Amino acid sequence: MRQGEACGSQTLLDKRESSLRKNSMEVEALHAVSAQPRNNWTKEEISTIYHAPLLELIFTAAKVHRHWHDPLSVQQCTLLSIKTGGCSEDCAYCPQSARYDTGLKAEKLLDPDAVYAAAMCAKNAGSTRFCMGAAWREARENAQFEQVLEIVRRVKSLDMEVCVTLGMLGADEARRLKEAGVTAYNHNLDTGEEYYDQIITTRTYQDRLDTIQHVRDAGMSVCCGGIVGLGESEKDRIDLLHTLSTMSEHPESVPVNALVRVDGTPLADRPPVEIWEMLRMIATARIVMPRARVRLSAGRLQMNQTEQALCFLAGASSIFTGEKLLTTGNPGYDEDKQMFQLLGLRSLELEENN
Ligand code: SAM
Ligand code: DTB
Ligand code: SF4
Repeated sequence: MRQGEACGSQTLLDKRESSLRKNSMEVEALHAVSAQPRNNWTKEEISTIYHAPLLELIFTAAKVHRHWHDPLSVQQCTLLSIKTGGCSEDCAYCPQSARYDTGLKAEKLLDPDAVYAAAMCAKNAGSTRFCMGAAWREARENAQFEQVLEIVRRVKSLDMEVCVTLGMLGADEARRLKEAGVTAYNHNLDTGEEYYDQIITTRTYQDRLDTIQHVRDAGMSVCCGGIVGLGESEKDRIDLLHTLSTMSEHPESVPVNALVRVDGTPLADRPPVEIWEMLRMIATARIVMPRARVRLSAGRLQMNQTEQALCFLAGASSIFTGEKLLTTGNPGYDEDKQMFQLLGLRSLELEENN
């Protein structure tokens, strides 16, 4: 009998070591800590990471997170819907589609002064990024687009990061947005390619990828992520993460939204998203796209602070702050300020980002 086995400690150590060795996800993720970001992930590798024992997954994501980022710094971004409702598209989750009776009143494009005032409030409350959404299928070069460019210039003058999400974009529109001062363009893939047509039929996955390419070519940063809770399988989530993490350059920003179920939309009766699903998605995104800012986006009203703390541990480094997302609710500034104090988090200052 070897020394140590007598009291069982050697056996325990052996067992632990071999279980760690068996856990190929740990090996993959350690690679992510020491090497440059990879864009040759296979679906099998991402699946192994996604399905790892949850606490191992979170622990590894936390290690990756602190290797690449300051884990206490979380960016506050504020959203504003600058053109609400009446949208021609059929995105099954969206309260702004004209096809569903959600009780939302369509409104016209906001004027630059009103948007500037809202952005200033957000800045005073600690936001460093102001994200403006329009319920459009696409941005076209017309008078409304000129108004959006003016809005962008005004918000930019506040020294905030300016993000817009206006639907599909051609190369010319992308260039003009960049010239006006847009930092980042948000255009989500929403889900995996195979499941996509269960959710949206009025534009294709390829349309979305084309827009993302135009954004990249124009020199804007890419904000692209998805939604958990649409009825997709774990395979569909892995497909989405695979598409994002094998882009020639990873998106700089990856929003992970939990479906906000809105009465009148086809997905109103979906079961609520479990925190464990959000954690797996955030942690896997963090590991496979280590440099990206992973954003804990829609759905925080349904989460308590302990659950959100786990999301930050798993690698989320941004939230939307302010009482509204685009059309639905969100925790208020004061509540988030109190959460940051409780967890010892700091609001990102823009200098840290440069
Ligand atoms: N119309 C533009 C577009 O679709 O690209 C911009 C606005 S759209 C509301 C921006 C993103 O918000 C969508 O791609 C989707 O990922 C997210 N979103 C919309 N409704 C949501 C909901 N009910 N729950 C979670 N995320 C939602
Ligand atoms: C993103 O991925 N989530 C935000 C932002 N990008 C534009 C939008 C969430 C919208 C949630 C539903 C609503 O408030 O209308
Ligand atoms: Fe329109 Fe965008 Fe909503 Fe789709 S997600 S219905 S494109 S506003």
